[in-house]
Amino acid sequence: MSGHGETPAYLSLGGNLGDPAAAMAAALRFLDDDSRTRVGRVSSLYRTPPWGKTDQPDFINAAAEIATTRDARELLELCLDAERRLKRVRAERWGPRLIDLDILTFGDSSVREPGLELPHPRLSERAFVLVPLLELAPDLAIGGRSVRAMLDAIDGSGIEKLPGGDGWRKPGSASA
Ligand code: A4P
Ligand code: MG
Repeated sequence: MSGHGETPAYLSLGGNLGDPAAAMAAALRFLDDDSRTRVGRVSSLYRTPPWGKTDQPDFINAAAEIATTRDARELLELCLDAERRLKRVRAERWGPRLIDLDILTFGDSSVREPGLELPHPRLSERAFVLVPLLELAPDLAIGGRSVRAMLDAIDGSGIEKLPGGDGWRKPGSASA
């Protein structure tokens, strides 16, 4: 979807408190409101077992396609801004949250800096990231490895695709 001067990026969205689908839709509207950033296609919603810290509610996860003329740092700032506006509780690592936005890839950038790592360093271990991403970009390869091959190497059991396709992104639509 990206045009001249734009970088394509993939985002992972998730949450397990309140109404995650509504928070994710609001976060995408916030990104799309930026004059230099467009939100493209989004995946279906998935109900996913908690990863990392397992004694917490199931998450709702999805992936989204972005095109932006901003640089990666600016896109990260936009994502962090969206999280702050939606009052994410940043209490414990891997713990419950209203909304979490991670940049999975930014073009083919490779960045390892304090506060910004691209591609996202933990994406290949996380079925809750890979399953929605595969729906959106079945032919995507990251660092020379296909998303499908990454997913084949880990346990994706317990992930449930919710009905409704991409309808969750529209305000006022019924959602999980
Ligand atoms: N940061 C660095 N690189 C990036 C990037 N590519 N995208 C920095 C976004 N942020 C990036 O993020 C803290 C900081 O990471 C940001 O301020 C930014 O400067 P964070 O999300 O609070 O935490 P983290 O330490 O990066 O942890 P990580 O590994 O991203 O885990 P999360 O996102 O905290 O994991 N289970 C299911 N089923 N579904 C989920 O969505 N989410 C989590 C949360 C745990 N378990 C889950 C899920
Ligand atoms: Mg994160």
